[in-house]
Amino acid sequence: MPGAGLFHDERNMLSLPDGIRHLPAYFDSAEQQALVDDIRAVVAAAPLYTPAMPRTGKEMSVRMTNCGTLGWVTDKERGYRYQPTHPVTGKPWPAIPERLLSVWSEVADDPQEPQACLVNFYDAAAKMGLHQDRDEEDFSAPVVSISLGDACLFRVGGTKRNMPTTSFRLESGDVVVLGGEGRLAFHGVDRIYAGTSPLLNNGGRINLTLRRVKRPG
Ligand SMILES: O=C(O)CCC(=O)C(=O)O
Ligand SMILES: [Mn+2]
Repeated sequence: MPGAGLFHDERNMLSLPDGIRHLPAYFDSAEQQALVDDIRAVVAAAPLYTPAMPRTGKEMSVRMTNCGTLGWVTDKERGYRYQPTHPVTGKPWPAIPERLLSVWSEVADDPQEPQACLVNFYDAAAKMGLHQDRDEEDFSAPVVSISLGDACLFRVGGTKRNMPTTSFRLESGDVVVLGGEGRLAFHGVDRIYAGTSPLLNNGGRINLTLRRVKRPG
């Protein structure tokens, strides 16, 4: 049954909800290093900042920035949204690096380029609660997610919050695609496994999500 979330197949192997693809070790260590260099340049132009939840203003444990024509932001007053400028510097977001555009064209199965790339930085204590990515106008394109640095425990379920969930480890270099039936699947990050990757000098985890925001045309 689509979206119901079933988690073992006939060989009792873990299987993922429809539309969710986990591509382990998609990038080798040289490619991961090149991606980190790209992200360092993005962060130099658009510094990480601490987002706040709508209404309560409670700070998120993850720090964020973006690249692309639009970036995802949140604050107490105006809530979740996309905007063309950095909320602290007021400057336009830097362009999405070529290497990330290539990843999208390899795995997204969507003819258009992504408009946003949200950059999340998790320190050892950071996590992200179960949520859907639904601030985009267009759900026909997938969300493509790249993990770099320390491993995490990623949780994914169905299209309703109360559907069963399963969790698995994401390692540095892994890609996850949330598309089709899985585009609106609930997902989150339960914990970071500190010290599990040598990629980032000071540890932590970077997650990049490439997204289409506006409807085509
Ligand atoms: O860090 C991750 O793996 C997921 C991030 C995420 O779900 C988001 O930024 O919307
Ligand atoms: Mn998400």
